[in-house]
Amino acid sequence: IRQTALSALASIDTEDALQEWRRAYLGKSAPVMELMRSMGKMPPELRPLVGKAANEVKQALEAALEERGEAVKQAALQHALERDAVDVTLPGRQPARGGLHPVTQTLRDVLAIFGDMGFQVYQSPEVETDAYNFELLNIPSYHPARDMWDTFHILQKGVVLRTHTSPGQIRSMEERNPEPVRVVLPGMVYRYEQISARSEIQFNQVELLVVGKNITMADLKGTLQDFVRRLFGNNARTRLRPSYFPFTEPSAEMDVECFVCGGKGCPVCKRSGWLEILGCGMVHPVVLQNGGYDPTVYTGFAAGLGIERITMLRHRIEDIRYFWSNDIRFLEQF
Ligand code: FA5
Repeated sequence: IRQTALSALASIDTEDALQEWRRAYLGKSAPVMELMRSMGKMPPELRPLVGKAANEVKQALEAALEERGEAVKQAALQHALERDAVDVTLPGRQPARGGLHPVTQTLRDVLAIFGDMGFQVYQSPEVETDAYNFELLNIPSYHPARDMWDTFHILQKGVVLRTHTSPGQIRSMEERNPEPVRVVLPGMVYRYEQISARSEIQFNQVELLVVGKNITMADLKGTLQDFVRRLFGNNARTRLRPSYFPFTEPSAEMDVECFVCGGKGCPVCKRSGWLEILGCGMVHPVVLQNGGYDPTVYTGFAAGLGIERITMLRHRIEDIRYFWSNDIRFLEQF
């Protein structure tokens, strides 16, 4: 019995076959078990002998089963390890990485430049009251200059999506007075306008405001020219044109030579070779007063930069609509 069982066990190499073997050689109807059960019918003098022998066989088979079971388990583990082997020397897979939108990159560069010049970032709300967006900036409701900013109105009367970052001028002055002000105000602005290659209905502006004693137009011009050189390089050509804004006097606009066409003329610069990037001027006395500063003591300058336009110049992008189109082929270039 012992020999047949052990030789059958030796060739087993799976868990299932082991169970079968256990049933056959140690189960209820296994020969050794039958032998043990039949002992009652044996002559009494044989019983101790047969009993001892049967017990020894049973114990031997149990021990052998355990040993074989351990070996089968080890073999299965070894097999699994080999099959699922990991090559730790393979290079890892790179996860896809996003990047900053080109306008965000420009915005950060612009803020860094003004930060170097000593300007502090000031945030003001995107949803504004008519008072801050217009009235306090010297644009009463009957003023024809309101047409300069085609406005998105909120259902609530007297509330608008800000059409420019200039309301932040009033807010920062209210907060800072009577201290001097030197702030830079970034943010999204909204206009109910015809969309074209150079104009969007939603775009970013950065407002500058300096208020103090003896601030002059020379400070305005020097600051803006220095900014343009730091951003576009020393060879960038600019021009300051007289203009009109109700909240500055005198007012001007700054153009940069259009890099999109190299000054030859294209749809972005309306074929003029120059692209307007900002409006600016000396803060109007009424606005200074509305912000809590005595215009006989204080002066100031302000500017509003168009960040999409500046980004177009930097990268020679010929249509502003690419920025919101979310075309991955466009975005991946930056
Ligand atoms: C203003 O919004 C004034 N608040 C600027 C200002 C601030 C003047 C402080 C004086 C003192 P303007 O509407 O021109 O001005 O817009 C300023 C800049 O925003 C423009 O020079 C241009 O670069 C950009 N811009 C204007 N409209 C659009 C548009 N629809 N799409 C993209 N950029 C625009």
